[in-house]
Amino acid sequence: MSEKPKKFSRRKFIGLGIQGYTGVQLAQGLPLSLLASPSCTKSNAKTVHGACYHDCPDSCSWKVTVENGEIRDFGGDKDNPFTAGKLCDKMETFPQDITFHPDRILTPLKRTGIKGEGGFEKISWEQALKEVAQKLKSSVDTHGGESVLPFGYMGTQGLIQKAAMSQRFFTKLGATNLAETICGAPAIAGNKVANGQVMGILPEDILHSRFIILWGTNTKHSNVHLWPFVLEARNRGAKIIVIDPFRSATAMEADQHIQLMPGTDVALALGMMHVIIKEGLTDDAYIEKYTLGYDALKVHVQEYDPFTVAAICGIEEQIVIDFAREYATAKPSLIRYLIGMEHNSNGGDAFRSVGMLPSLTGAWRDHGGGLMHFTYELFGKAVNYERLDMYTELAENETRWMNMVQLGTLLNDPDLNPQIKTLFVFNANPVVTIPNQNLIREGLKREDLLTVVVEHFVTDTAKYADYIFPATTQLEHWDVADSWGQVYLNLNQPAIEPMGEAKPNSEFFRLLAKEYGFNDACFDESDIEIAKSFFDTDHPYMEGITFDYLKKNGWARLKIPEPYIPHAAGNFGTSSGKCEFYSASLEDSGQALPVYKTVSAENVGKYPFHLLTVKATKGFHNSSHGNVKHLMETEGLPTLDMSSEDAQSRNISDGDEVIAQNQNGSVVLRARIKDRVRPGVVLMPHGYWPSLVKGNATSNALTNDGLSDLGGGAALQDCRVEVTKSSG
Ligand SMILES: Nc1nc2c(c(=O)[nH]1)N[C@H]1C(S)=C(S)[C@@H](COP(=O)(O)OP(=O)(O)OC[C@H]3O[C@@H](n4cnc5c(=O)[nH]c(N)nc54)[C@H](O)[C@@H]3O)O[C@H]1N2
Ligand SMILES: Nc1nc2c(c(=O)[nH]1)N[C@H]1C(S)=C(S)[C@@H](COP(=O)(O)OP(=O)(O)OC[C@H]3O[C@@H](n4cnc5c(=O)[nH]c(N)nc54)[C@H](O)[C@@H]3O)O[C@H]1N2
Ligand code: SF4
Ligand SMILES: [Mo]
Repeated sequence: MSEKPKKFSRRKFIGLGIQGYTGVQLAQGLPLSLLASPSCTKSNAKTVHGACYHDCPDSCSWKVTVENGEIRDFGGDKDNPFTAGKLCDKMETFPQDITFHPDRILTPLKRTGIKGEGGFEKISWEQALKEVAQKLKSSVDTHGGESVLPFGYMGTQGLIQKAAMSQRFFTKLGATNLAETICGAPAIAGNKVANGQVMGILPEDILHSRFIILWGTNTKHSNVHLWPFVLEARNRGAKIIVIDPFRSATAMEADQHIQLMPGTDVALALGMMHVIIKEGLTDDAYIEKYTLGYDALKVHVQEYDPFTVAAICGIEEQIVIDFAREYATAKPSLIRYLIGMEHNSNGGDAFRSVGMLPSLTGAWRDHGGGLMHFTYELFGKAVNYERLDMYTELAENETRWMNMVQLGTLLNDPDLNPQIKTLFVFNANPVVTIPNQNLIREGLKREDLLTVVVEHFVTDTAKYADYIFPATTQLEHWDVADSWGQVYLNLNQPAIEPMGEAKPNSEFFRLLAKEYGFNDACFDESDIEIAKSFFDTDHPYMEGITFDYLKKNGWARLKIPEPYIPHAAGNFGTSSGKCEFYSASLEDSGQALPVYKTVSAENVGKYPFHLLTVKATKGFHNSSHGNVKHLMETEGLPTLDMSSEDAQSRNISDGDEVIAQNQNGSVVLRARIKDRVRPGVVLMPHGYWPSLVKGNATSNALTNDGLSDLGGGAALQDCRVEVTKSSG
């Protein structure tokens, strides 16, 4: 049917790998021009198109100049209007930092020492696959397929390397399914209860907005390529308001920062509704035609008067009133949210209640007004994802689901039937990114657990592996990148041959399937074949966008008819087709209307501070890049933000070493007393590697694995700690 992947001779790719490896291992962070060897006489330079693999709304397009098999130049694609020629700071040096990192794993490894200590020896692919397949088979024969937990997440979000082949393997095996809830689940669930979908306006249309609320999103750091559009909108007259308990990089640049207490957004949204309704600032015609449950909402929000709401949120009553008025009267007025406030036990209702506001005021009618959330639903319509979902073709039975947020609890639960006996970790670093780090480590230490990790590095998770397999990076494999934050589709082509013995995730699972004895034709499908299958569609958004077009040009914007004003006339994705203020389907769980519930209210006496652990660094992407020397140097030691009032009460000064501690663990930090949080709140950045900081513990050593109200997400921010000055 289609092209097979290019086969490299083993000698050739080891040769190139080593050449590249030794060439740059002394030079992490140096510009590529300084790394290029001047010895090439005959130029065969070519440009290879690619795209960033990170779990990031921007999905940037890049170009790689390759000469004689080596990378000469790497950077954002200038022709793509969204990437606009610039990757984010951490990705500008991606080849040196990740692909050519001196610590990168280039052969399979087998554990030699105690789990967690990181002792490994090299082993051949052939032998490692044989041993893993044998052990897996014997375990599955005894305990059943559901004793296998595939813990694969968003280390790469490319359509092929994220899960195309692994999904087939684990479905065929009858493994437990992983509910991927740590990011986005409550945000999606909450918005969907009200609006039936998560797609709002297109990112570029923020230029038309004149009142922009960045609600719990740190755009300047976490959505870097939307930020210039926000600034341009301000140039054109927009006011920028940030709602965040943290004076984030974005809040610092806003025209107004509403610094509410964490987890109180539901109350603020309901309080705004109270004012808007009371003052007659509603769009009654819009409400009448395109919404459901207004009468119930009207009664419900009576109890959320500005005085009550101000007390809950810890802000002034007048701010609630003025903000509601301004929001309702400005035109076009836009709320931008992503996931920031979802990591609370009331996170789902926060997204839901905030997501109702545009229907109350009719903001959806205006070009540039309404809500801006995720864009992935547009790709869902346009791209053919059939080859990703092979469930009916391969599954013998439906198998159970387990929530990734509770990995620690699951690994340590003796009553699970069956218990988890084999854990595959790929595209993820759960010891750092999943709540309750110490409980996860306890589970990973189990001698009766087979842990197989596919990675670039011996991460804090991989240290517990029985086998580690070396994965390729985005410069070395094929992939197709859709997006959840913009509307460009990218084809990522390999720019260089794989380093050492690294292989794409897809190839790992292909080989393991063969070794295990799975002979279904789908395990023979190559990455290029899978890539081509995504373009097998006649949806109008994909007009002219073919595999060959992207092979030549790298990226294309979905052909979405403009102006795109999705809900000017209702057209919501709910079963009623309307924005549902009242949700009959949630009556049984007592959630027919969003209700403010207190968060983080336990153990207040023992642990007086509400701890936030957020993506506050520029240099790390979750835990990715957390082992890159120059980025670690730029970020410095992990900090704990405290208010001066709280610091004074504990005799803590700026720069002091402090310990944040609770029932789950303790973390060593450097106090930062810059009043970026309010009294009672402390905040530390997420992403540092435990093994690279003092105390071998990071943010998730303190977080709990409780769940959010909707979507089964992580209530990470429902967390309390005590803070003391370190004695040294
Ligand atoms: N306390 C706290 N915890 C959080 C958050 C928070 O704000 N606070 N944020 C949460 C959010 S939003 C998210 S999305 C999660 C992210 O959690 P994770 O998905 O675990 O993210 P990373 O830490 O980046 O780990 C990804 C790993 O995948 C590896 N990787 C990259 N590309 C490939 C590849 O092609 N193949 C293989 N095999 N591996 C690859 C990288 O080396 C890296 O170690 O963290 C969550 N955890
Ligand atoms: N530099 C960098 N960029 C990234 C990432 C990264 O790790 N580093 N990760 C990527 C990923 S995986 C994701 S999901 C996106 C997420 O991007 P965002 O949706 O912007 O989410 P976060 O950065 O987790 O949090 C945003 C803000 O929410 C605030 N917040 C916390 N609790 C509350 C609350 O109760 N109410 C309100 N109103 N605000 C609250 C935090 O203080 C923080 O400043 O970013 C992506 N971009
Ligand atoms: S991490 Fe995000 S902003 Fe940075 S290059 Fe990748 S997609 Fe672009
Ligand atoms: Mo995320």
